[in-house]
Amino acid sequence: MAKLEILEIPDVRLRTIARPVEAFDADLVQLVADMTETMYGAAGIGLAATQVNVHRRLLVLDVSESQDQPRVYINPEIISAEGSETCEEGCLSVPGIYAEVSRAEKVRVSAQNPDGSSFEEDLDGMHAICLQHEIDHLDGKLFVDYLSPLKRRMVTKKLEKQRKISGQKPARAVL
Ligand code: GNR
Ligand code: NI
Repeated sequence: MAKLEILEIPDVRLRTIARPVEAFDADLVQLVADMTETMYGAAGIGLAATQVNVHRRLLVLDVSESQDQPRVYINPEIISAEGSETCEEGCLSVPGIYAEVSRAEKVRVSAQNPDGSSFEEDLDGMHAICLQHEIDHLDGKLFVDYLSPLKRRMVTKKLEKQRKISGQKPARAVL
C-alpha cells in the first residue's frame, strides 16, 4: 500500500474530466487500496481518483462514524435524484476552506465493484452528499465552483495568503 499525493487548488489537473475505468485488473485493486489509505491518512470522508492525479472514474468514501466502512464506486452514475439539502462542505483539495453547498438530498447511484460487477444503491444523508462531491471531482468540478463570486474571491485571497506562509497549516475559514 502507498499513500498518494493529493492535488490542491489551483492545480489545473483538478479540472480534468476523468474517463471511464475499463480495466478491472490487479492495478485497479491496488489503486483502490492506495486511495483508501490516502483518504484515511488525510482524515477525509471521501476521495476521487482525480485528486490523486488519476483521471479515471472511481472514488472511495467512508462516512461511518468508526471510519471502518470503506466503500468503492467505479464508473458511478447518478440515475435519479430528489430533494435538496445544504451542508457545510470541505475538500482535501481546498484545504482550510469550508462553505455551505446545496445538493440533492437523496440519490440513486449505479456503479461497479473492483471485480467489474454492477450494483445500484439508494443513498441519503452524508453518504449522498459525499458521493455527489466526489462525482463532481471526476467531472473536474470543485465545491467552491458553487459559491457566489464574492465568496469565491474570498477563497482565492485566503489561498494566496496561505501560500505566502507555506508550510503552515491553513487556519479554518468558514465562508
Ligand atoms: O473530507 C471531506 N469532507 C467532506 C465534508 C462535507 C462534504 C464533502 C466532504 S468530502 C471531503 C474529502 C474530499 O475532498 N473529497 O473529495
Ligand atoms: Ni473534495
